[in-house]
Amino acid sequence: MNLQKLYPKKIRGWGFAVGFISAFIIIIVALVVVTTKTEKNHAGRTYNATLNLCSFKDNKYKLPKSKKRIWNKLPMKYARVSFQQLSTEPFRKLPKIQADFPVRSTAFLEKQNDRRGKIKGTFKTVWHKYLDLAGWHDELRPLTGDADDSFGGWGVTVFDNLDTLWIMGLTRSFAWVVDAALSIDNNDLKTLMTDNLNMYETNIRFLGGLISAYEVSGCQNPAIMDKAVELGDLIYHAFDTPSGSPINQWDPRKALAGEEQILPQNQSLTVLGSYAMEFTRLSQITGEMKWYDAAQRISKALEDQQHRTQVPGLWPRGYQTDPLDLTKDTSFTLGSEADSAYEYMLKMIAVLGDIGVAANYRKMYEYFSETLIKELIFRPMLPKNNDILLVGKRYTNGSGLFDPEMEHLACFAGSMFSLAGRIMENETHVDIGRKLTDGCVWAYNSTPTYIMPEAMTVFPCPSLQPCEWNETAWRQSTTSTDLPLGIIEVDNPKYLLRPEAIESVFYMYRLTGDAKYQDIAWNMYKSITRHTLAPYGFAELGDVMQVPAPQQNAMQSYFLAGTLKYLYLIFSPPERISLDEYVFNTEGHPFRIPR
Ligand code: DMJ
Repeated sequence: MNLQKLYPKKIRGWGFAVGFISAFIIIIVALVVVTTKTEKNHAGRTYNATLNLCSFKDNKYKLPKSKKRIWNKLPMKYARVSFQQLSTEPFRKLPKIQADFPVRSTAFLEKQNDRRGKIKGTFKTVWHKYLDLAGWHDELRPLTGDADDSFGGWGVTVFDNLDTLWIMGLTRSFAWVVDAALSIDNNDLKTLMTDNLNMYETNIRFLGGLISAYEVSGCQNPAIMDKAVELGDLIYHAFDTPSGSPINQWDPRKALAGEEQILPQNQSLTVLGSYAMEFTRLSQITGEMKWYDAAQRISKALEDQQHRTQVPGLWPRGYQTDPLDLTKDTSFTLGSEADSAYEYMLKMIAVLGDIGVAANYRKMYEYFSETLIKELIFRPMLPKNNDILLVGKRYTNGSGLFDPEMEHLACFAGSMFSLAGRIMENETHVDIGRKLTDGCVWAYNSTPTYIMPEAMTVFPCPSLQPCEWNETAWRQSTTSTDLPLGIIEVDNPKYLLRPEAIESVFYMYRLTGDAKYQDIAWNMYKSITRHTLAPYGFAELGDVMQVPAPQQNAMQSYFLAGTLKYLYLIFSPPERISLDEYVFNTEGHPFRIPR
């Protein structure tokens, strides 16, 4: 319609002036209203950070235009012709996980808030040093203050800590860091500083970090999920193999050039079984089933072979990739190269909202947990006969040796058993989780630095029942003369700033409401920060049996994303990232439990 004909010139002139001024005023008012309540995001989309749009029933998220998804368009040599579908049953509410917390006194709350404030201050100090000195590189070296790019140079510390910023209430930092992070073009492989991307770490840290950032901030910012889809499309191509096993050390440039990559004959269990949470969540949010299908094919193989491995019920630390075979390897552990696969087979019950194949994950957990109790979990023989448990290893080659070597990585077992005990309504497993957690706390308190080493061998009782301390037998089992009573050997004396022990203390606090776990956590925090504090952050330790402990020039992103995050949550109100609302991925990223 031509406005010129509708009005005479003079009136038109005044009319335009009034109209223009009115429109200008309306726009200004609208902008004031909108910007006071919303954040701007990377794509210029505004979102109101107080609303919560995370719903699986009427999901608001819409996938980006296909032309932007270069990896999704890239042909796959072993493309699947059909994808398994998520169940459409109504989600089932899980049993209550967290304790009913008592009303706390003012003195209690003041002490709790003071401790939480100190932990938040520690995070902020390290975070700002990272941004100032190594911003957008992967990690900051704590002794020299320079950058390390061991994860490809895409800024793993940023992606690993988006949710940490939000959880700690640093929402303004969250807003601008998210926008900056989303401007990193992961499709522009010129910025990628490696031809050997570790897909396991890329999945749990980058993809897990993005999914969690999207969900903990109320599913308001679709640009975060767009980035998760972009990375998910890229990671999915590492599964383009005949058996569906991912290639863990993978070259995106070769993939983009259509070059086939070699799937190693053998890989570790973790790199096979630690995609289920992230891939399932991507499919739940986007409605695209390729990810769920890829993860489900692997979980199905784990389930089918679980009774045929060398220790029926458990999966070994290594597997043959093609054909996918878990029946040959002979070493069994909850530590390095196995941990998160077991963790995910339990947590998938929550990720799925306890519907569909959740029943299969329940069965897998029931089978492997009972076998763990029989074959790997042990009670240490100690002078005070502590009622605690640790996790050892078993080898089926030769004599079928049981090895009472406990790894720090295996300290996640306390959280797994206690969470499972609540989900399965089996308080025996909650109690086992408590004893496993107390076992790692004992290990922290057994060293001169009050920090547990990466690996230590401890004298076992003949069974899980109490046993009398036998110093002669212990002394005959060790060549050392200066180890704490009960410890046979410190196999690896390092401390790598790992979160697992504190993670389990967090679960025990939330599941029991017992404030003693806050004091335990506070002592662990003080020991860790006392010995690892470095000029530019916190440094790994070379030997926790020495005081002062020699520091090493490394600070992995999980120190902020896991260790400090769990510490912060132990001193937060229990409704802050409640275990009745969230389930954590193995890197400390909370995903919403569907309901
Ligand atoms: C983290 O990257 C994850 O927790 C992973 O599951 C194990 N290793 C580190 C923490 O120790």
